[in-house]
Amino acid sequence: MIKLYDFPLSGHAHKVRLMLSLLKIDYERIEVALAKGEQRSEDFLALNPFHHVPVLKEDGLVIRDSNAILTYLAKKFAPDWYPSDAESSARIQEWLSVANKELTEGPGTARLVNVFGAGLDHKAAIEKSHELLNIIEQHLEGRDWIALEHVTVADIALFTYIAHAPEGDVSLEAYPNINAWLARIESLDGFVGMPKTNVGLTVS
Ligand SMILES: N[C@@H](CCC(=O)N[C@@H](CS)C(=O)NCC(=O)O)C(=O)O
Repeated sequence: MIKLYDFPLSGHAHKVRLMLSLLKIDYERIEVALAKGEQRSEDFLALNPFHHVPVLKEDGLVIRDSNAILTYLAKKFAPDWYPSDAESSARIQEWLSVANKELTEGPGTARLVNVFGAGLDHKAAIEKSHELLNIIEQHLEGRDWIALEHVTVADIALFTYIAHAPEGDVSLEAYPNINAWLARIESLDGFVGMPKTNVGLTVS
């Protein structure tokens, strides 16, 4: 059975829980106590030397990084979520890269400051968030899904940190296309959300 090394309030980990749930795949959840520094234990570093959740383990196979895990799950269990033709693959990869950089540096960082007290530049993160959200808002004009004409891993990779952007004081009010897209994902069969957070949690 698949094991997922997880943390309930990690958006990166939530993306994987969401994908597993949408694909109706059973798995065992192993919570890594980030606040206690468990991600730096010898056992966990053997799974992921970058000391991050999520990590997926299936028999002897270990995969770290949320986007890599989404890719693995789609390729193995649901190829339509990441079609293999050249153009579709490139379209999806474009947005996985955005999920990794701009989304993390913008809404991900703004939330990290508010929810976990990270000593990062909140104002800059909010500015970057709105730059990104404006681009996505325009991109979604006349489109239902982010990369292709149907839902793909790109939608899941972007979902969590956009849906939870208000926790970092990044308002979504000015983005009707984004709100409609979020609602489209939330209405998928098997959707599970991430718990909303109170400010002031501490992660080492
Ligand atoms: N690129 C990684 C980033 C994962 C990541 O940043 N995880 C955070 C939680 S959201 C973490 O485990 N932080 C613990 C630490 O930095 O020690 C991914 O997409 O999985």
